[in-house]
Amino acid sequence: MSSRKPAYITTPIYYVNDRPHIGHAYTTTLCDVWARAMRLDGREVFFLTGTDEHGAKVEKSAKERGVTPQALADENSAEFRQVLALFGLTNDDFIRTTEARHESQVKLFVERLMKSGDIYLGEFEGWYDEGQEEYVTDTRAKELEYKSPISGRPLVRAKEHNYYFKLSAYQGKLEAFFAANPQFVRPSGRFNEVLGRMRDGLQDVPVTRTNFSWGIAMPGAPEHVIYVWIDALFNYATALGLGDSSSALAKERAKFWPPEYHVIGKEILWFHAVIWPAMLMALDLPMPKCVYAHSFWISNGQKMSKSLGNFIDLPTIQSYFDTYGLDAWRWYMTTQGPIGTQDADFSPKHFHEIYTANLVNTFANCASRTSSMMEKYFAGVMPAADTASMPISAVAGAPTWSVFANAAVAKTLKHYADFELAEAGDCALSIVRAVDAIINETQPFKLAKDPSKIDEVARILAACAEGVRVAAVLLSPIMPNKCAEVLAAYGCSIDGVGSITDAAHWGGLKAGTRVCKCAPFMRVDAPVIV
Ligand code: ME8
Repeated sequence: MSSRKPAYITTPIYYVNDRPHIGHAYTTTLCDVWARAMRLDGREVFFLTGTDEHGAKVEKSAKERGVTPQALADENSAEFRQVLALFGLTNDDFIRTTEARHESQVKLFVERLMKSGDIYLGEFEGWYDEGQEEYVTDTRAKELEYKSPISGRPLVRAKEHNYYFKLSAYQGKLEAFFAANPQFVRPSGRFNEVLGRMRDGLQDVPVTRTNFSWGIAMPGAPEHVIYVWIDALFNYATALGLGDSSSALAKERAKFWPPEYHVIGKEILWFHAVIWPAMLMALDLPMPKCVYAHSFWISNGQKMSKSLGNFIDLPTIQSYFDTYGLDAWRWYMTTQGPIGTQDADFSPKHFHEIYTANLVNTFANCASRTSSMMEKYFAGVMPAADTASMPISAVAGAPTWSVFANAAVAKTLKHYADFELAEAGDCALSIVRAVDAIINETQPFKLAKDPSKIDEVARILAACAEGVRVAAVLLSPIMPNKCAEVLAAYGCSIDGVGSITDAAHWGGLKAGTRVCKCAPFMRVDAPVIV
């Protein structure tokens, strides 16, 4: 194991009052790709996901279904866990906020914050809609002419005691931290949104509620329930046992703190970029390195919503698995998803085009052409040939294979580490494109007709086979199954490698290795329409 710092990556924990859909699968897949890449590079990784199970919404859904909130949480949390298996996701733990290990630590954290004065009992007064059991802001109350928009009954002036977190006290510290860490929120466009909102000034936030009971009771004041968001954010720390540093869990896992990436959707950025860091400052815990907020998948140009019923749900995703396979789905998610500041439209036609262009016509075509020619001209055995000093093309100034490929390996690895996952995929594929180009340029299938050219054919095919192998190593975090299949056909594997740089170093495919025919992605006639 390398001496580098262990790596920690997290997804949001998902609400159990919703069914899993493309959005949840997307965030978790991105984290999985990163976790696999870092493990392949010899780092010790902790990859966390889980479910967010408390709160008024879960309580309400359970009531409507005539079950207890815990029963609803158990059922839906199990469904989220099934997704992990279905998508080949390699999380190291799955945390549930109703677990005793989480609840007990949340109480310890909250007690610490009360002791330090960061959480205090305050009073809140506002306009209350009794039918809806919710407060409305002063502005909204005025707009509504002080009547409930649902029942028409007058809004009442109500007072409530709540516990508050002293967020306002952290304005200056957060500003200083943000200024010193320009990569703290990515992409940068999202950071600017946070900085803009910071200028309005931070107000203390309520951390308890009294209008429902499905949650963690406030220590010393059980009529108060800890607000679901505060409860949920702590999951990142409770999973490592940080609430009780003398626990066995902390002894084993505390080394993973702080997280390298909290990966989330853009809608929950404020909680992760402002409230959570302030809580960590109050607890004296080191800051996460980066909160990465991606944008949203939309469906045929429209926002996905329950009312439109247009979520790309699990049965729909299953139909893509059936037609194109899991790895094709992972490729599409990783390279075409809304990882930047733009939303991404999920369309069956676009999926099909990307599958055909990148996977069938590029990756599979090269792996298959090379292995077939190897079979035909060299009985499926890698010939001895010096490819390292051979230029990748006849064009003047073209780099040698070893220089070109080793540079692509270093670049791909950097992209993975920096969470530039689409760029990592593209960079790995650039090696395949170079293989394709040399086959088209030199036409080894024509040269092979002339027995005096057999050494030249051997050199070309040896370079092609090594190129395919290196690309398959680099693409493994995104397409683990298909790459393992290609690597096995090329007589190798990534099991037990010490680092990507070693595994993908030019020259790893030794003369005499058996190379078998393979065709990892088959052509599909028409897009899936569900
Ligand atoms: O917000 N496109 O849980 P949640 C891409 N429990 N990603 C999407 C998406 C879409 N259309 N829709 C959802 C919660 N997501 C809280 C989080 S964390 C301490 C508590 C993904 O079930 C994205 O990652 O609503 C988003 O942030 C998350 O699902 C929200 O999941």
